Amino acid sequence: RRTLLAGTGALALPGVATHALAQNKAEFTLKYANNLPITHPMNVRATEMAAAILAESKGRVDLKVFPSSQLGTDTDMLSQIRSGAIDYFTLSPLILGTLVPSAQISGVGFAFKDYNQVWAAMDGDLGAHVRKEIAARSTMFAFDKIWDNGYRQMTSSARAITKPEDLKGMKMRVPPSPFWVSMFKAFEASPATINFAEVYTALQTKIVDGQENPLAIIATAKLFEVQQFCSITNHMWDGFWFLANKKSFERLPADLQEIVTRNVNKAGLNQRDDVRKLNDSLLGELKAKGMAINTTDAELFRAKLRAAGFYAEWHKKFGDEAWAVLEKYTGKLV
Ligand code: X2X
Repeated sequence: RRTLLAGTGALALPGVATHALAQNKAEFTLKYANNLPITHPMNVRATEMAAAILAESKGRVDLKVFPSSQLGTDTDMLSQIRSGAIDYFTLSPLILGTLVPSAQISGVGFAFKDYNQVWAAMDGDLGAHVRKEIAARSTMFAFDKIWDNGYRQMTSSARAITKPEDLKGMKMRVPPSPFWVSMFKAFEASPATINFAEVYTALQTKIVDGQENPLAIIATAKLFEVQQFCSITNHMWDGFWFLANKKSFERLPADLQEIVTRNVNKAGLNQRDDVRKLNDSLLGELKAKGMAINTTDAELFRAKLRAAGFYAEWHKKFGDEAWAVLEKYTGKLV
């Protein structure tokens, strides 16, 4: 009787597609949670991926997507996936740094000159190094193909950021990550760690003046409604490791593990294309929404980080070996 009621309830949910295959209770109902709006390519591709996994597994694996921090902030979701309360989660390598410090190495400021360098490193030895660390130091592992967030840009309600001095004393929201705090301290801003779930409100109520994110997020999360200035700084490339709880994954038989793995990596590659196109196409749209957009000279910002000892400090923290792997793809950074 209980099963019957649960089944009826699920079908009656407004707005939820009722796949013919999902009508019979799946053998494995799995939760994938993330912090981005449903309209962002991450969730568009994840939704498509969930349908493919359901079909290919002949209804045995029903992956439910929970966008927009519905299950909690990144900090909450990270503890949920560690305990197995959720099965999958996409997280910036830098926020993962609260648990696996070495994961933050892909976020080094102005490291990757272009996407060729990004994917060579992340699909190559740098990504392999980080995935090994994640698997060794946590109850999670990361799938091979990291998903894209993009090159990050700075926005503000206070003033246009054209040079590092404009950041001086500015209250900047950064994601919860030691690396991000360190970088914005090096810029002499006043960084405050706030989970993405609270960013819109924090900007609206002026708890902070500014934040930094790729254009695709500034657009889909409607940050342009609460930020006037957008400065193209490209100060950092950022991605999302697609994380799995190990025990949950190990419960799947090998054929289902293969279906999930292949589809996660495939969706990740498609999502990379989407995000890149979106980030490349949004300047006009954000201007039309009223944002004042300016370009910057990256060398000024990079010089500021160098002078503040930022590269030296993080080189020391990550160690010579890992730093050499990074520089194998980026060239000498200092
Ligand atoms: O929190 C952010 O700014 C975001 C959405 O870019 C990340 O997940 C790192």
